[in-house]
Amino acid sequence: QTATDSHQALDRGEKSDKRVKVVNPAKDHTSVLFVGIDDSEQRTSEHARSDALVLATFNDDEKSIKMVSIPRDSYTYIPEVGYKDKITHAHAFGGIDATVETVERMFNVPVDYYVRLNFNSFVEVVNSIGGITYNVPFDIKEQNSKDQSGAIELKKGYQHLNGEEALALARTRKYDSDLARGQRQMDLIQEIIRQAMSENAIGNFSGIIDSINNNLKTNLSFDEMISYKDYFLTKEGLSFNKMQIKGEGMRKNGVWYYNVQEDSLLTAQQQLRTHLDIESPENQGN
Ligand code: C30
Repeated sequence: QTATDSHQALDRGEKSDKRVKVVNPAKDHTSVLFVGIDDSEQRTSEHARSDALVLATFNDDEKSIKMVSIPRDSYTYIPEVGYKDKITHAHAFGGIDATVETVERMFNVPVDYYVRLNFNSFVEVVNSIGGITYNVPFDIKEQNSKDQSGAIELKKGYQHLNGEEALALARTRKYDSDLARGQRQMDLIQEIIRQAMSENAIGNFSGIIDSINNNLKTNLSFDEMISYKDYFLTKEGLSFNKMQIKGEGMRKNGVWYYNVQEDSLLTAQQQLRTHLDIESPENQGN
C-alpha cells in the first residue's frame, strides 16, 4: 500500500468542463467535493449512495474556506440519467463521475477535486490522525460501521472521539434531522482536515494516507493534498464559513424528496462563484 493507491482520476480528466485550464491548489482558488458513501466492508453494494455530500471552495488569496452541505434527498437534475431525482442516487447511477457532474450542474461551479470514502475509510482517517475533539450535541446510541445496533454510546459534551464514534455522529439523524446531520458533517470535516493538516500530523501525512485502505479515492495527488496545509497554518487562524441550502420536504409519487428553494440555491451558487473568483478571465469556465 502506497500513498498513490487512493488516486483515481475522473473520466473527464484533470480539468473540469467549467474551467478553461487545469488548476493548481498551491496557487489557484479550487473546489473539493467530499463524498461519504453508505458502503462498508459489511455492506459492499455495487450501487452505494452518496449520503454525505459537502462542497468546499478554497480561496487562495484570502486562505479562506467555504462549505455547503447538500442534503442527500435534494431533488435535482442528474445528467447521467437525464431526469430529476434525489442527488444521493447520482452515485448509484454512475459513481463519482455522475456525482461530480450533478453537483457542478446544480451549483454552476467547477468541482476540481473529490475525496470519496466509505464507512471504513472514514473510521481509519479519524483514527490515523489520533481522533478528534468534538462537542457531542446529545446523548446518542447508534450503530457502528458494521451496522451492529447500539454499539456506539456517547454522552453529550466536549470530548475526544475515535473513528467509530465520529462515524456514528456523521450518520445519526434520528435525534435531529438530515439537515442538522449535514451541519454536523461540515463540522466534522472541518475538525478532521484541521487536525490532518496540523503541524504534528502533516509531517506524517504519507503515513496517514498509507494507513487508510483503498476505500478512500481521490483525484488529488499526494502533493496537491499537502499543498492545502497553507490554509491551516496561517497566523491569522483558520477562516471557515459554512452554509446550508433551504428547502422543504415534498412527496412525489409516494417518494420523499427535499425540494430546494430556488433563491437559497442561487445565493449559495453566487457565494461559491465569488469565492472562486470564477468571473475573472483567468479562472473562467463556461
Ligand atoms: C483537500 C483536503 C484539505 C484534504 C484531503 C485529505 C483528507 C484526509 C480528507 C478527509 C475528508 C473526510 C474525512 C471527509 C468526510 C466526509 C464525510 C462527512 C463522511 C461521512 C461518513 C460517511 C463515509 C458516510 C455517511 C453516510 C451517511 C450520512 C449515512 C449512511 C437510517 C434507515 C432506514 C435505517 C438505518 C438508519 C441511521 C444511522 N441509520 O448511514 O445508516 O445508511 O443512514 O439515514 O440511510 O439510514 O435509516 O430507516 O435502516 O438504520 O440512523 P445509514 P440512513
